[in-house]
Amino acid sequence: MNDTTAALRVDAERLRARFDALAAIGATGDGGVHRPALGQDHLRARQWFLDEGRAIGLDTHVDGAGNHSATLACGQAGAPALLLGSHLDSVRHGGRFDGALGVLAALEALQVVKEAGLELDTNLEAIDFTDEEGTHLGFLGSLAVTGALTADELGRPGSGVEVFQAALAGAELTDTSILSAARDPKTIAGYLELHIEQGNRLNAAVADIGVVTGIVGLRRQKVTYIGRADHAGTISMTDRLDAGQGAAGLMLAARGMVMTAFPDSVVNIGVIAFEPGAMNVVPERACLTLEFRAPVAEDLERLGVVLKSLVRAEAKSRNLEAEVEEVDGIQPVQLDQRAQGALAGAATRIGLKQIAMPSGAGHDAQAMARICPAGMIFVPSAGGFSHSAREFTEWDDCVNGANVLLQAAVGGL
Ligand code: HGY
Ligand code: MN
Ligand code: MN
Repeated sequence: MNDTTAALRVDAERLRARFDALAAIGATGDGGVHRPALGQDHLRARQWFLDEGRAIGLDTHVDGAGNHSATLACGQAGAPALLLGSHLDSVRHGGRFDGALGVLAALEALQVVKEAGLELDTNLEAIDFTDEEGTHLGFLGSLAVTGALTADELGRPGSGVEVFQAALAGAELTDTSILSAARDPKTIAGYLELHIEQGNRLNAAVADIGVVTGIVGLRRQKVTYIGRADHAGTISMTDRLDAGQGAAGLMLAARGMVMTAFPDSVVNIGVIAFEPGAMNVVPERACLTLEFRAPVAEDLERLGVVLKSLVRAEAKSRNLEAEVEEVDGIQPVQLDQRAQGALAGAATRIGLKQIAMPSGAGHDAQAMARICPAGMIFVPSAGGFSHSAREFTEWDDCVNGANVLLQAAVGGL
């Protein structure tokens, strides 16, 4: 790499202006954004991304899974594409950095390369993947690109078939179009993603950049406890078949079990609903989502078995029925050594302090790792907060991450 290329940096003001413009789409007024996948604000953000790509003079494209891309033909004829990206959808009432920073840094990198008139070994593609957060089906867009998604999985979306199909229709997508988005791995040179850390390791290490070594696996299930609706005032406490008690017992038992037997894993019950849902009726049904994560496949498997036995035990001890439905999930991955090396080398060239670290959050990179060399870098999250309006990353850290992504892209894998 010559000195001119090594000296390339992003335009921090331009990146900031785009970041602020994007953060206004779906803004919740408290610094966060609410852009659940395929909702109106998410679609508006994606259209804005395409408009920005076209304004730069990039080719733009939307595939059958709704993945939005802006591409720069800077490689020789027939060269594969190096994908740079992340996701523009957010969790409910999430933060404005999660996913968005990676997509915008990718767009900025393509613009810098275009303006420099560089010819690389690869073309460059900035990509925004559909539904990384799993509003409907986690990592939908990136799994579709890898060809790993099945019609059966599309038939079991976490949001329910009716809501999912209505959202697809609103985005002019279908199950068939999603399954058509699989790409030939030979056309993809690799995938690099910049993301906020969403934890405190970089803060503890006082480091600028985290080069990600591996990403946890996760599974999500719907658990339903079934009891009997009764008058909350007249039925004795001992005669109740209270589905809510089963849910409460599971919440406490799952946390205790994971903290003692699976110290590197986590479990979360983020959604719960009682039916019929009245103050004076003993809950007949308790419907909850059970999500668990582990850094290695064997632990993820073992944790699933132990949790299932806990679900049953909580039901049995309260004379309840229990149903468990698998929603979605993704296997843990170790990220490509060459990709890690390219990102670490870029951080070193720029003079940034880096650490190698695992990811406790799931990312599109773990889907892409199935078909190409995938790598990720993190930048610090203030307080480790994320998935809420408290999410914040210092602008200098955002620019550092964007420069590392740019330098890794021009250096190649
Ligand atoms: O949930 C996750 O780990 C990611 O934010 N989708
Ligand atoms: Mn994310
Ligand atoms: Mn997220």
